[in-house]
Amino acid sequence: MIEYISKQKGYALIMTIWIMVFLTITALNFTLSNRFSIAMVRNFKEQAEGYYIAMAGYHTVLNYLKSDKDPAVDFVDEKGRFHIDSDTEPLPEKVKVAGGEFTVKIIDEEGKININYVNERILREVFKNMGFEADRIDEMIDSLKDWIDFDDLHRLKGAEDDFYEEYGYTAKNGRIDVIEELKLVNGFGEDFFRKAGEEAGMVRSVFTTFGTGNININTASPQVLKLLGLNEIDVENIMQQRTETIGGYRAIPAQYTNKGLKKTWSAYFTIEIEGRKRGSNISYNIRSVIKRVKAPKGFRIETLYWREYVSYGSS
Ligand SMILES: [Ca+2]
Ligand SMILES: [Ca+2]
Repeated sequence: MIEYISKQKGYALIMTIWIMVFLTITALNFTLSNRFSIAMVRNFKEQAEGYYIAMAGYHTVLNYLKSDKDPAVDFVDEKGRFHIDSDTEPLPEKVKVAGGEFTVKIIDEEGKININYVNERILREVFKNMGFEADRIDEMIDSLKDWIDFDDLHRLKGAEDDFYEEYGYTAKNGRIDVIEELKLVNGFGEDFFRKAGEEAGMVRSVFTTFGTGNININTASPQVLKLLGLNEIDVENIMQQRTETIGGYRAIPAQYTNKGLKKTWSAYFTIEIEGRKRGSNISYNIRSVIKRVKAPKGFRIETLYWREYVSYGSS
């Protein structure tokens, strides 16, 4: 009997322990999931705040571009800052706003070589300066032209549908939309992207698909100027015009128009914005390409490309 009671007590004890363990696990789970939801809500809140800060940054850039007092000239100064005229201060790279900050990048697409519209003579020079041999250049140029033109007729070293069939696609027969598309075109292999710069991303800083094909002499980078075939002295001369006091070329010396440098102002820009709530490790990013069009009163803006995304990492 005594033995029986103590056995029963033993069972009760074990049951009690099990119930306690069960309750502890449940409570712990509840706390953990609660913590997760709190973190999620906080992330969501910081993301939303980042979004509003990024949008504020984006509109700051649009207003800056629209406030241009000198439609005939836009230039990039020796520090790489984009100026709409020689009076207005360029936008700082980082702007503090209530509750956070945004970073601004204005990239002039018309300071680059337009792969759709550049003329063959200039393109040949560019590819030569990238280090390609004449045979390869013929292949690249003929294939690029075949890729863009509407017919299926091969140029001498070009490529049309029958060539691409083997890879499971056809020639586009239309203009290049994004520069990475060149990877699909015969003659433009990985080495093309390597030769344009240390990394593939550099291709985007040299070539563009936006604009009319004429390059702004006041915004083209030294790398672009060299690819166009300008020597060190020419590059130096051009860079010396880009001070706040001189404010870039207003008229282009004849020897440079021959290289495709035919504009002194720009209309197509990539805008990159990163908005961040103060102390947050979440940033909201906007990447957009816009066209700035002269209107009866100042300018209006057309959006050509828009992408927004969230990135994680400390500021
Ligand atoms: Ca201007
Ligand atoms: Ca074609």
